[in-house]
Amino acid sequence: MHSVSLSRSGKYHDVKDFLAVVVLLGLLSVVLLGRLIGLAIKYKTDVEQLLLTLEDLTEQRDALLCKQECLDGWNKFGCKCYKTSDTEFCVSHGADLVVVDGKEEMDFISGWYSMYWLGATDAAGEGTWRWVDGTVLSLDNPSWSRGGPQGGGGKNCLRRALEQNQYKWTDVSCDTMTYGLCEQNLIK
Ligand SMILES: [Ca+2]
Repeated sequence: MHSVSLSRSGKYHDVKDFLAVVVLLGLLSVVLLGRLIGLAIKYKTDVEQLLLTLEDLTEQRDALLCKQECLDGWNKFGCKCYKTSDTEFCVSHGADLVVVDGKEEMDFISGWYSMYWLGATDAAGEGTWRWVDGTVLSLDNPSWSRGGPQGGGGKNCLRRALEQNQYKWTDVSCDTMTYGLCEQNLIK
């Protein structure tokens, strides 16, 4: 009988120790979780601060780059330089055919009185017009001459055209001999 009593007492102490360990581990987990949450909040704040600094530095860099003068023979508008020339010349000067992405730019380039190329094509997929920067040129754009591209696999380049004394855009063969309007972004 004595040994049975001892055995029961031992089990009782085992259960108490086990519960104590469980409670201790639970408390430890809460403390660690709190610490982890604290670190996560601090890390997030640090990263957000770094991103804000980076954004500020990028803005300052862009403002400086934008102040640069254009090369001789190029015309400046905003942070870009423009010149009519052949496409190879454009590319060799870090430029490309113009992407017309706003009314102000549209008004500015209206000053050039010629039938130059613009930087859009549907060569990759008939009827899907994209500017050289990959953005879509809508078929509903009011600048299209005669209400839109005339279509055809032989007309995959965009050129200016006169319509009722107004310069508009039309699709023509890319083999037509003409200059393009080059655009060089000073910020890139
Ligand atoms: Ca076409």
